[in-house]
Amino acid sequence: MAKNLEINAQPPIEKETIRIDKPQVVAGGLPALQSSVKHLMNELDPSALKTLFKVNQVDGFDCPGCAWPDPHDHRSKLGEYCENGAKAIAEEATKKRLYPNFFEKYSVQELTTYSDFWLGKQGRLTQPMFLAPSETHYKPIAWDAAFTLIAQQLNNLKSPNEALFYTSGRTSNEAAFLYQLFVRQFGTNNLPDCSNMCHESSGVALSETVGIGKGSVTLDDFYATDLIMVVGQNPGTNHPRMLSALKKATQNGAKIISINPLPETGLVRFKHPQHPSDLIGKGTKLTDLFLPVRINGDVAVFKAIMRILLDEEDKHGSKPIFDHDFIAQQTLDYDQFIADLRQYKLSDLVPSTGLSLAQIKAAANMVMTAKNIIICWAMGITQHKNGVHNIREIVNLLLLKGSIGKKGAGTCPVRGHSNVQGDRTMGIWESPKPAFLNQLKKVFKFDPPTQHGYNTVQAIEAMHEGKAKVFFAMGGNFLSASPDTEYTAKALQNCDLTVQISTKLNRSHLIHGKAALILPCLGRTERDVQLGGEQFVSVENSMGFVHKSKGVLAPASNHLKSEIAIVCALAKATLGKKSTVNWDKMVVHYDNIRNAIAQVIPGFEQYNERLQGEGFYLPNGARTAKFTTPSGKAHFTINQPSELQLAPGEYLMMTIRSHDQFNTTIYGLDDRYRGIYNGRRVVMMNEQDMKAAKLKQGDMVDLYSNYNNTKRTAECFMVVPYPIPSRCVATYFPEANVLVPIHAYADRSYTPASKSIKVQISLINNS
Ligand SMILES: Nc1nc2c(c(=O)[nH]1)N[C@H]1C(S)=C(S)[C@@H](COP(=O)(O)OP(=O)(O)OC[C@H]3O[C@@H](n4cnc5c(=O)[nH]c(N)nc54)[C@H](O)[C@@H]3O)O[C@H]1N2
Ligand SMILES: Nc1nc2c(c(=O)[nH]1)N[C@H]1C(S)=C(S)[C@@H](COP(=O)(O)OP(=O)(O)OC[C@H]3O[C@@H](n4cnc5c(=O)[nH]c(N)nc54)[C@H](O)[C@@H]3O)O[C@H]1N2
Ligand SMILES: [Mo]
Repeated sequence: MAKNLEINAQPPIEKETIRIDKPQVVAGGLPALQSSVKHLMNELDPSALKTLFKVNQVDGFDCPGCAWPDPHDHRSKLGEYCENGAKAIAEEATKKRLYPNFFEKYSVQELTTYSDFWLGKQGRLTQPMFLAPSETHYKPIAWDAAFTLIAQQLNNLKSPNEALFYTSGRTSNEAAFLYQLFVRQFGTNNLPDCSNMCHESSGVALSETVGIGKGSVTLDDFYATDLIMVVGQNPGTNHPRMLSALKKATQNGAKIISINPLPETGLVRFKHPQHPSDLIGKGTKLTDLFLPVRINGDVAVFKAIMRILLDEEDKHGSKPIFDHDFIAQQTLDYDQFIADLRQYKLSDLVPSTGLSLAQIKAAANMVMTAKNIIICWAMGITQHKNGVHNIREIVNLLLLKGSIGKKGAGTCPVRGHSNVQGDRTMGIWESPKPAFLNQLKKVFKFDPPTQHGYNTVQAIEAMHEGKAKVFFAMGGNFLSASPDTEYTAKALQNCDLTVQISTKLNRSHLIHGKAALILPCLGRTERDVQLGGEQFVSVENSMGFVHKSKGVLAPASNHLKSEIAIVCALAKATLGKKSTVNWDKMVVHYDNIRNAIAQVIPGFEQYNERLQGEGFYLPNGARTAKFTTPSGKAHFTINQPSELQLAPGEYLMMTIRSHDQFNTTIYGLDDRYRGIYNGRRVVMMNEQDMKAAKLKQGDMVDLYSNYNNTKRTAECFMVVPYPIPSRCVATYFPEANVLVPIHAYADRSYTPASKSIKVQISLINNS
């Protein structure tokens, strides 16, 4: 056993020389097209290029990138994809393969010394692999032996609650439904998922205020709105197809306000890379007003805007600014909300925003004159201690203006993984509602567990404390995606068994329990043939539209199984005769799974029939101003601006995505829009702050966080001057996750506060 050798839970420190250039001013255009072509040509067989024509087409497959919806009309004949969608496809449809001889060559310890970029570039996993206790190398294992082994471990646990079943957000509706059914028949609600680290704050805030944890708008609303606010989101990189919707919205007369500590390129100007006429010229201007808020200053910004609107109301009582009919008929707690708002003085709020009064007044003027407003947000809003309050404050503004439940207006939490919303709809949730469990009970005739399970943060703690012993992951990269990398590593290493269903190698295969399994599965782009013939699956996008997805490529290896086949085989092996489900029937033809879903989940009636065409929207009360809260009304809420106290020498750090990554999958080493090339260990800093701290571009520094007197260190980051508000800094996820304390999470939603971590910076003395 390689006991004395170092195991790297964190990505190792790069040797590359990082190059800094100017940030780009236009998103998309020719460079985006060139980048798509480069990634596709490097990874794909020429014969596989046809996949691109099938991306996001009615008879094709759903892009494995983000969850942004496809237009219902005029989809591009070339496939509805973007630069980063092309990279996601290239990553999955790569011609490179990882055969068992690779694992013979490299010990697990040795693999931990390679970067995440290198690990991912080794190609698709091709066979189930097993790492026996005390062994140094993974070895091939037959599928049946793998299922028997997992079943034995699960059945030997003292309680089903000692097992954890994680899900990442690429899993189809069908696989997710069967997975949660298996887990609940096994006897636990321990179903943490990536949503816990992502939009959980949105789910909590929206359910409570408007009765549904999903957004209310559709794409058509973008084309009929007066004002779009894009808050804490970087669509140019993470949802590039959203830029086409924003462009069309501006052509139809909408104005855009973006609220972000960084002047993200995609929000400034855009050229559609698939429209030849767009490739020349300056591109379309998107943002009308940019508010460079300081990190976590958003509640103060929204409060200041609303305070200005309230003052205007007071002045011009006869010409109200708020929608009083809507407020009277559809909402609760307006009076308390207004009474609270009156307590805030503009002069107290403005300093917490990092903005000038003039900037906030400009925003307030745009809000005042807009009849229909859409507010979009993502991780810059959810991943704070007060993430839930951020979203409740966004809802307050929409309610004041009656801007929800009608055309051209509403909430738009922009979801991350392509089917993360669908997975939750299918019951991947540690806190299921009784109505859902009752339906499972009725249809499948068993008693589902009612005690809530662990979310992601609680799951890590449970493994740490030895309360959970088997960790099973349906996709994802739990180690690197989770906060507090070293703490999470210890948690996983405490387990008796860790199992990963995966398409590509990642660090979660290398930081493992006493024994570990890798179960390789089919990806979205691949054909899925079962006894009943060629199958398709279905997914739900960010706007609640459910549609088919059917792969077109030959599978990366004959040994691969679909996620559905894996779940069914494991359920049979684990539950045996105890199960009331006919698992064989489910896997023969996926129509059978959809028939079961139709019986359990409201909105999926005649699921198979309704998938035949383009797809269908799920019911959404908030979309039509039917608020399904217990009171039947939308609720105003009272939220406090966050406390932004920093000690001398302290900075507030956000961990963000570069343009060349999908979460923990590193596509390349360039963040083209931000002008940072050939490396990822950078800390973006305000130039004045750099001067004050006697730092210059290119200096190498260590970063520390000190939470409850526990010091965490991330070593060797290069200082990059960047237009970011004073005392704010930015680093990339997952390199900086080691600094995110396990106990720093959003109140009530438990979403790790990955966007507001207090850090200190110290120059590395090279002498
Ligand atoms: N190509 C690509 N696409 C992706 C992903 C990917 O990694 N790569 N990931 C997918 C997933 S799972 C998700 S959840 C989404 C993530 O999509 P985003 O949420 O856009 O991703 P982040 O890079 O985390 O960016 C957060 C943005 O919020 C800003 N921000 C940070 N803190 C604050 C704050 O306090 N206030 C405000 N107003 N803004 C703030 C940052 O400057 C940044 O622009 O993208 C999805 N799509
Ligand atoms: N510091 C910090 N941490 C963060 C964030 C942040 O902004 N800052 N963002 C958080 C967010 S929003 C999210 S959603 C999480 C993401 O957390 P995860 O979803 O756990 O992570 P991913 O990197 O998306 O997972 C990538 C792996 O999924 C596997 N995979 C890809 N496609 C498939 C498939 O079709 N099936 C299966 N079974 N496996 C597949 C591949 O093996 C790949 O290595 O990270 C969170 N962590
Ligand atoms: Mo996400």
